[in-house]
Amino acid sequence: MTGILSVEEAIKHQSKELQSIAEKVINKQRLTHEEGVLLFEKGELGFVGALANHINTSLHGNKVYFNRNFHIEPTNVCVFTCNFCSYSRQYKHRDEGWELSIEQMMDIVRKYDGQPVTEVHIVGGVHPKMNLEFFCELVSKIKAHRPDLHIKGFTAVELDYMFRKAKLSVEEGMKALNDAGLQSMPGGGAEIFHPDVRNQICADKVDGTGWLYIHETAHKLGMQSNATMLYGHIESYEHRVDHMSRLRDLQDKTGGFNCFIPLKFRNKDNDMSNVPETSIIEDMRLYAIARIYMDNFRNLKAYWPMLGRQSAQLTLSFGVNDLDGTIDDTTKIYSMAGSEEQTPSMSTEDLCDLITAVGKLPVERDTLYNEIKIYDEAVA
Ligand code: V47
Ligand code: SF4
Repeated sequence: MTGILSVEEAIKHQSKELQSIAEKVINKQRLTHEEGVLLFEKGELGFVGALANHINTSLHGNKVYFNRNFHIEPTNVCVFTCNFCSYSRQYKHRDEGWELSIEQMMDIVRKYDGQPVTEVHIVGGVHPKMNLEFFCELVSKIKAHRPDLHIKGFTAVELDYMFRKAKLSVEEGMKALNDAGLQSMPGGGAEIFHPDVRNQICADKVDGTGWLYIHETAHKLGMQSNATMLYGHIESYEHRVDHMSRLRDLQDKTGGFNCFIPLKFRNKDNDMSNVPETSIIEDMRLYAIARIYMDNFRNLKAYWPMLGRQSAQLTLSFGVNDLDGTIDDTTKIYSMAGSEEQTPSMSTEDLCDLITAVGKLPVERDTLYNEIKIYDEAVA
């Protein structure tokens, strides 16, 4: 097992203000914005880790979830110019990137025929010629080919562009995709909502209010979605807490978020390469504080292709209960931005070993967190 302190031990030598936060956590009371910022400013790793672990264990025992999915990245050509992005290519340089046809994407889907994957995750750049009609056709072809596969696709950034181009309202556009077979949405494109940061790192794409509105609309149509936060660049602790508060408020309203996924900024080959990456200690503190602050999000996910598998494994002692997937992860977003995981792919056995090595119980889930299989013995 890990050497995580009990909450009682961790509280002992803390200041009065941190002790009062700990008492609130134990009594399941919500933290204020100021208390969230205080945790970032003053909460040592052992302290926030113990609180996060306490919450996580009371919600999930020692279970850690993963799913079996694969990614389709239709293109890396993008009309936007996010400074942190190492992955996109402008339309005028599209010969350096890729643009998949519907048939090429169906070939990827067919590659998994007969394999026990439960989800396809579709996310890419915002290509000016790949429109709503194109993606409705893709989604309906995937559904027709494999009705049991859950289709999770398109960030609010891609959707915002698609709907505006089609001259449809968010409601109309979401409904069209939902009718075609889209079942839920990933959490990308959230970055940092606060305009002071957003205008410096990704000024030209949908703003924070627009991102939240698209997710709210999807939730109202009965779809669920994820939420992310890109951290560890130029944002302050206040910006992080502001971001998490806006998500917490929307979750109070709709209950439609499945999980929260903090994404660590990686600095290779992008316009923010001068910004240093955060330390592992800061990463773990962030996961722990997210678990404490986001009291209405049941699931906190560490996306291992981005964090690297060892750091992802460490997060399991700091509030994280989900490692995403997968048997064959085909995403390029992080390998291009400098993640240790150049060709991210982990077998179910590897993933289970990683989870059991820290005394936790691997559980395969579907996209909506229904349990599929508990791996309480050697992996079959
Ligand atoms: O929005 C881009 C991030 C996101 C970098 O919902 C970067 O299950 C770090 O959201 N350093 C897209 N991050 C990916 C995403 C995602 C991934 C896995 C699972 C889910 C889910 C969602 O990737 C972007 C942006 O925040 N990103 N560049 C970078 N240099
Ligand atoms: Fe385009 Fe997404 Fe990269 Fe921004 S992060 S430039 S929207 S691919």
